[in-house]
Amino acid sequence: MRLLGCTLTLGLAFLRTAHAQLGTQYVDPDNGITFYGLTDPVHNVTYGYVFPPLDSGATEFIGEIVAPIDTEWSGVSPAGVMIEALLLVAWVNGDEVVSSARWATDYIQPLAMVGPILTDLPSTKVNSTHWKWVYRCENCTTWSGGGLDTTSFGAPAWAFSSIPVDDPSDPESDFQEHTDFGFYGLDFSSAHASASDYANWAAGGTGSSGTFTSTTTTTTATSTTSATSSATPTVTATAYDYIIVGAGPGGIIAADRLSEAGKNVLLLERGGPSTWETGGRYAPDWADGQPLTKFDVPGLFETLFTDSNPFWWCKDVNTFAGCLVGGGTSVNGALYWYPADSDFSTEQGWPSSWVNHAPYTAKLIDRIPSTDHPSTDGLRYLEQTENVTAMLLGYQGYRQVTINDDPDSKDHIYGYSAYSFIGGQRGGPVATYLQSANTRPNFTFKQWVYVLNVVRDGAQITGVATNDTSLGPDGVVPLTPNGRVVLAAGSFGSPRVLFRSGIGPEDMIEVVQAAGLELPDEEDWIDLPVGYNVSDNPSINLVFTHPSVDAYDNWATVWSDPREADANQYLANRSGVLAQASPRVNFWRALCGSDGNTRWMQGTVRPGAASVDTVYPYNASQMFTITAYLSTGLTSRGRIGIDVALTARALVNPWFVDEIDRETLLQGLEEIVSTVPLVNGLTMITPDNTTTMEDYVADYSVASLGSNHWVGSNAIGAVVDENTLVFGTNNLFIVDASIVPALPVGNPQGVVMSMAEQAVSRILALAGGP
Ligand code: 6FA
Ligand code: ABL
Repeated sequence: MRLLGCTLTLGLAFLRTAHAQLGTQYVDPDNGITFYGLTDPVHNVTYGYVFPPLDSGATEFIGEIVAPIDTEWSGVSPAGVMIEALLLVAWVNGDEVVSSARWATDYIQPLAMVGPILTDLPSTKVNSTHWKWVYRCENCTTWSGGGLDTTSFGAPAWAFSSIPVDDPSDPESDFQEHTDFGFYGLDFSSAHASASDYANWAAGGTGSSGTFTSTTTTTTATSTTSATSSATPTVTATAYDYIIVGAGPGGIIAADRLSEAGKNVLLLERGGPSTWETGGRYAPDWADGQPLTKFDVPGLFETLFTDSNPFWWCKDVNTFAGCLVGGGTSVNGALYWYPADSDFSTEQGWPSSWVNHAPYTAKLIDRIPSTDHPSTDGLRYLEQTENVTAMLLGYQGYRQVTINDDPDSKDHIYGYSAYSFIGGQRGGPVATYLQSANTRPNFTFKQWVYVLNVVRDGAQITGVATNDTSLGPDGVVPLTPNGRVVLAAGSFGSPRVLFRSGIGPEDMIEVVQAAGLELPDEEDWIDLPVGYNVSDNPSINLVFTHPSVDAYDNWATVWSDPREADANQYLANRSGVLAQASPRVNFWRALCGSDGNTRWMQGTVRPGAASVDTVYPYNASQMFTITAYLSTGLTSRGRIGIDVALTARALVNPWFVDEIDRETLLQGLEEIVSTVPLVNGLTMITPDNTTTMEDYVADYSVASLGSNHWVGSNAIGAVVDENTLVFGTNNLFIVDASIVPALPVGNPQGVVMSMAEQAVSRILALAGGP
């Protein structure tokens, strides 16, 4: 059992509550109980409470946890603390919910708690998609040394785990530390029912007499909630010209350009703050006192993959995807390539009207110029891998170039890695486009709002349905009469919103239907190949050592114990090693496949390694990695979709579906290593000389083959037209990586952002809009 080490992160989570969700009143349709709580947008677990009248003096409450079926266990702390406070946990055993009250004296395994009396209420159940625990908790608001104040505002906590408990049949089973947890604001003083309703529900009854003893306060300036005898609060909603779903690069650029054109724009992001400028505060101790977070400091990039509480990854997408302000651009390696002409060619699947990307790429470069020397002193640091790579590739006829000076030259070239960092910090769309949008009164940005589906009347979209009931009745935000919705929820997120809106292949809409979620009538379903035609670069890591290389402690100490001089230099003026993410060199090569098609290969070189597999001893302080990606020209395609828990995932993996892709990348790998013997001191340690390259590639773990570069799930020409309008709709657009029809030659964010500039100018030019 691991220690439940959340001392550090607890402080962080409390800071996040400043921007976090507020619990609201809702009625569970299953039992008619009016609860006060929220649905956590990441895991889709609902947590609710309702208390007896304030003046009753009772020490009990009714609560519920409603969780997607793949939630292994979930729990709550109504008081919002883990130590010496009531904790409740539940999970499923067969078709039953198992639960218990727990008590912890430290951040360790909580044990059974004496005192509370738990009674399951009749609506407790397990079905194919969810489990639901509805309980009465008596003797539950006071405990040794403390209690729950139900007269004021509080910050209850939830905990979630994707790891099963040790013995599901035993209510007192041990379990491992939660894989995620969070807090939200709840006005406990409002969360009280009338004596008669409470007594009815506590006895297992349903429905409501319609009288409430308490008033519900407003949660935002734009909503008003009635405090009368009605169980349904009245919320007035504001309508917008454009509602944009998702604040990744596509959504942010669309929001900036549409608001610049004077449109009334609402940008909705399911996640929370990232960089300091957006309200993020998750930072290493060594950066205390400076406006920096993990997302700001380029040198912390590798720690995104090793952190014990990576709250930034979307938990309902089964590959890396950023669910926070900036989306992927707040957590990516920031490698940034100006698009090559081939990236927007008709051969790649673009309509001919899109081929001239230059004006849009120029607009992008004007806002986000690339740099291949992000340290503010203009110097390059930790460049040993560049020297070694130059020797290795020099023998193969490569030449050195400044890569973004000539985006169309991508054969036998290498150069210093170029980035979207600005001033030695994460730049990208969050530091640029989002900031200019923020200055406009006609732009509204809301974090922590999860868009479930678009609301439509046949082909006409009338608004979006969200989890935030303060934005409109039932959480629906309406459009103005000619208004439009722009989906920018990413390659997995946008397809899921479409499926939930009755748009896509029938089998995916049926998954939504089976989950019991609301959908348009079947005759209004729109059949489109959403999720098909998806691609992602297959990539293979080679690991080497060279005596000149400084592996930089494999980036393992940069968060907690960085090299002091480097941290000080970075803090002084954003210069030095930490002003750059891990990559140091990139290279490209055109390869010829056995089918006669050209396929490009990209290489990314960085100090350190994610994993090593060798039978020989090696010097870890000298190791570095070359990742070889197969890019433009690859022919494999996969399919993405959703499973019964509505998790977005690959249904057919997109890598090496066509055997010629595998052969061609293997050819490229063989070539890369062909000159290793010529470079003095260079040793390949993975694969080592006990494994052939062919076997290495053949046995490479499928889970490691991907590159986080998913494109094509809503490909232009198949799902959207050349104005990025979803076929079969009047006013639904998509502006994110999902419409890019094929993989660009380099890491994709440059192409995604140039595409967004072009898409939004087409949307603005298209008649019929607001
Ligand atoms: N691309 C590069 O060019 N260079 C890199 O170095 C690079 N590195 C990485 C990387 O290291 C990682 C770990 C990942 C995941 C990606 C990398 N990429 C890199 C790829 C690049 O970041 C992506 O191609 C790019 O961000 C895609 O942009 P999109 O606009 O298509 O989509 P995002 O996923 O970025 O943003 C979607 C946003 O929508 C998120 O903020 C998400 O929280 C939000 N969202 C999703 N569903 C929503 C919903 N239902 N309601 C509200 N918001 C939602
Ligand atoms: C990208 O474009 C890829 O999507 C990332 O996977 C890659 O980062 C960055 N750029 C930088 O090249 C790698 C990390 O360097 C590895 O440590 C990590 O294991 C890997 O991402 C996970 O996919």
